[in-house]
Amino acid sequence: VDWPEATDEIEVNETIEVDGDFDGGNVRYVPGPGLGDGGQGEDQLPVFEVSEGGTLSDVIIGSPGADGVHCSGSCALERVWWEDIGEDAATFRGGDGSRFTVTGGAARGADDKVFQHNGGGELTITDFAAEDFTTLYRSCGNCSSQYQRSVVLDSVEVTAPASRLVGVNENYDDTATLTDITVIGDDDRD
Ligand code: DGU
Ligand code: CA
Ligand code: CA
Ligand code: CA
Repeated sequence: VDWPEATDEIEVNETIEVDGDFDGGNVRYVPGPGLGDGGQGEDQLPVFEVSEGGTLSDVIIGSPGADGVHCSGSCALERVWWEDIGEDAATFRGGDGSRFTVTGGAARGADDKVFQHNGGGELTITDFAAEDFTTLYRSCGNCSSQYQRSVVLDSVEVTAPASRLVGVNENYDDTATLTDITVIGDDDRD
């Protein structure tokens, strides 16, 4: 995976609201103390909050990551690069029938999760790479509104060690479809 060179760097202390299309031009957005410390605290704020129907493209999210990107409804994340994931990289909200896409880009440095699916609908992750994480995708197990959720991984490269690609809730009939997955390196867990 070829990570992009940042064209510029901006510290972010207040969540950037994306309504429509936002092309970051490969600027590195560095979460400041106003968003969170990038640890596992659940009270952190996202760098970007993408409204229903929005597209976020060509942005680099720098360390310490905070709560990454939130989508409040269907959204597209294109060539988003998480250099050091904070609490998690992206959170997907919205009701049944929502459609979320993550296309291109890469993420690394998660103590725990990369993608957190809290709303309904389907998340499709294509042409994506991840390293140094525990779980690539988690369908929320205890959200206040629960949904049936689906995840599709196609053309995804992960670097070991990692604990799991997807965590889904069988009791809510979640589905996961995995195609063209490449695992680089040895995973020597028991
Ligand atoms: O209700 O308890 O980890 O969005 C929410 C859940 C919890 C979420 C999730 C997140 O899973 O806070 O980061
Ligand atoms: Ca969390
Ligand atoms: Ca989170
Ligand atoms: Ca991290």
